[in-house]
Amino acid sequence: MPMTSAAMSSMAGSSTPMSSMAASSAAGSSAAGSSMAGSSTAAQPAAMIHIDKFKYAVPASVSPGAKVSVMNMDGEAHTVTADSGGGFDDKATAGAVTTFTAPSKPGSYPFHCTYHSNMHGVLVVK
Ligand SMILES: [Cu+2]
Repeated sequence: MPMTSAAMSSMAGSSTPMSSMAASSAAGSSAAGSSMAGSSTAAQPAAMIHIDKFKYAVPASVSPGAKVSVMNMDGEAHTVTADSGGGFDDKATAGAVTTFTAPSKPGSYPFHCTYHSNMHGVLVVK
């Protein structure tokens, strides 16, 4: 009989912390994941590259992994293509807004337009 009551009390005792631990760790991991993704995009709402008259207007910097919008004001298609290593290649449709994801590693990423060899810019990630 003492065994049973001990087992019952330990079960009752353990079930509460276990369930609360499971709930808090699940909430903690999902909150960490979504808050990181959310803060990087929310902190940089104006992460937008304007293309106007065959020139890039680039924000001073963008957050790692941020969604960068590309607004092409020209009547001609351009691209925002990393020279090397940046891993982005945005096809900037004429008169439209497109988006790409900034590199997750901080640094300076020179880019160019594949259609117009005189178009160059630098995306700073930090
Ligand atoms: Cu171009």
